[in-house]
Amino acid sequence: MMDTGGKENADTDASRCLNGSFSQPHSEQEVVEEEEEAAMSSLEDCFRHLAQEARELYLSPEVPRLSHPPTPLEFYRDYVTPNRPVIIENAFNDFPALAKWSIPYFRERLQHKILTVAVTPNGYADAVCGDHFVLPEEREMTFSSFLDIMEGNSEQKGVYYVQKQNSNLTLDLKELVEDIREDIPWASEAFGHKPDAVNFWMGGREAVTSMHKDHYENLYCVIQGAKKFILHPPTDRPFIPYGSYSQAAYKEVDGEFQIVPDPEGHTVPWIAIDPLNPDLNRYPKYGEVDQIRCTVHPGEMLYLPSLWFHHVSQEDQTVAVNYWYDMEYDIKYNYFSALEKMVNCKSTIGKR
Ligand SMILES: O=C(O)CCC(=O)C(=O)O
Repeated sequence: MMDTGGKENADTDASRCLNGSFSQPHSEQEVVEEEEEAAMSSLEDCFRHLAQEARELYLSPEVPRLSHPPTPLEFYRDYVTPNRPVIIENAFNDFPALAKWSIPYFRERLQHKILTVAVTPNGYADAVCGDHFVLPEEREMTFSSFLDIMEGNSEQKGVYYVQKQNSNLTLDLKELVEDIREDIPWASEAFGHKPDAVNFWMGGREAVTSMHKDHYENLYCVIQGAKKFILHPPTDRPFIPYGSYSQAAYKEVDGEFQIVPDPEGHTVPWIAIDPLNPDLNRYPKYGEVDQIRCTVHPGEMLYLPSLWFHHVSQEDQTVAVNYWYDMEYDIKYNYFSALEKMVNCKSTIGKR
């Protein structure tokens, strides 16, 4: 390179002076702000690198499929340890539920059974509405009344969804346990323990579960209909906008749904974005990461690893059973919680 003796720099500096683009010496405050901005921007680059590298190293744009259940070793080695989802076909062919469960069967066996049903005006239970995080109205009704609503034989306002996640299948619907299994043997062997909960889900196409994550390893089995999942790996956390919302619950009064604030004034951190229709003007960072979408059909099981963000909707009337196995609080959890803290810290600094 030709030695210009610093002339280039001198010229450039001189022209800047002539153009008046040299500002007054920076105040201490300005220097701090510039340094903070530079640090924030390199942190953002690190977050981008994290999300991109996960996709390059071990994730794929589509959820892979297995035509048969894995052995416990394969499952643990190829999916649980790398925290990678998979759809498994023929994983529960032995469940009598696949052949038996239908509206007439439920009517015959469970017509007087009392069910807890989540009722909302728009199908969104446990979701953000305006400034609130709104829980559904929980209504008790007979299975038969719920089936009437599912079949459109009963004039009711709102969307009805059986989605109580307290192991409702083994606790409240014991009559149905003989139609499934209380665990998935190869998964229980891989995890070293039985599931914490076995949940029963039943609802129509308007019922939606808003984006969230759980500390469970989730084995999600579709019996009827189809479930549509929008997924993000935990490494996308910096791109998923959270807000703080005051808790409330829906209540139908004289045929109209009201949002009733929680009397104790709890606030809930929840994901602000609807991934079906993301508001990228408000949350532009969400547009930087690709969604991973999949549809799970009858007889198929989705392994949804712990800490993955998921939004769930359904085609037609859908019946499903899922198994929640508590996750290991290992280094994956440890790294994820450090990432959450970094993201929160960045947003606190960003608000200053
Ligand atoms: O099926 C659904 O609507 C939601 C399932 C879900 O969010 C879960 O199993 O964690």
